[in-house]
Amino acid sequence: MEKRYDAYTERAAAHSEGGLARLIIRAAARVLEEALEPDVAIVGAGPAGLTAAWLLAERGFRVTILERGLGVGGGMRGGSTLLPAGLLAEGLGAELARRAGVRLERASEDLYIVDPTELSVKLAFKAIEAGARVIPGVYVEDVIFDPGEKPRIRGVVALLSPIVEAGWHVDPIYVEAKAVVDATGHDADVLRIVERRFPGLLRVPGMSALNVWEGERLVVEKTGRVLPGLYAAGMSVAELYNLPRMGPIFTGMLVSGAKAADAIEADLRGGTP
Ligand code: 48F
Repeated sequence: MEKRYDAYTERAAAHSEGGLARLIIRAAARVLEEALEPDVAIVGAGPAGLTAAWLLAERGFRVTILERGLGVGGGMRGGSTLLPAGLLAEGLGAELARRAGVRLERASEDLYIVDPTELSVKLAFKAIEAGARVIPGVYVEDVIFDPGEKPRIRGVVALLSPIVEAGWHVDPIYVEAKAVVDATGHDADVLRIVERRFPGLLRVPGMSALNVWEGERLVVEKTGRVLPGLYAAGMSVAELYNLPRMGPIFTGMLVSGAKAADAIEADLRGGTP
């Protein structure tokens, strides 16, 4: 076989399989030690979470995305009912996509067609390149709550997704953060956890019927801080405020992620809890 196709080198082969496992475990321990105590914990690697992660990491915050699945892009990966095309309108959403190197195909004056897979992986690329860490296969199932004088969300509680799927009662791990973002899309999991844990503190009525442009406008307008330490971005905002759904147009998701990043930056730099 030609040398350049050789996946074997004697020096690499000097490591036994046990030695390889040790390298992985030590590296993972280093990564997790850092990732489990970020400035910002973002739950969900959909378009809103990835955009928020990218912009916060770029501004110097330590960001961890906890994603229950194996991939990135969330529901956006499925495009329009699994057809490989989505829409982006002119404005900040398109500008961010351009900055991420996404190809925009003009569909009309103010509207572009995008490849949802391309948009997903390029947003993830920008987030990771800026220093955010994506931890896959992690299911957020509770919040850490500080009742103190100024009650606030102080982090989240997570289990490996296969443990949740198996229905095993295994104890979870803690992720402490200065800010937590619910970017779990329609699940609105973090918000619903808070609703269950603290009756009366907030209500998550679910989204309303489809109205594309009202949905796009309102989801951004309502994005921001929900409680001290807790923010919502993307479709979880629509679930929280009963806003119209909008289908495979992704501008609002990117812009909502950007607005959440701005709100968190302002609060963390300004010392708001
Ligand atoms: O659903 P998702 O893409 O949310 P989004 O960023 O964007 C919504 C659009 O994709 C689309 C739309 C636009 O018109 O309608 O639906 O608001 O991504 C949410 C991510 O969160 C993960 C989930 O696997 C997905 O990748 N997720 C959900 N619940 C949890 C979670 C959880 N409890 N723990 C960890 N990850």
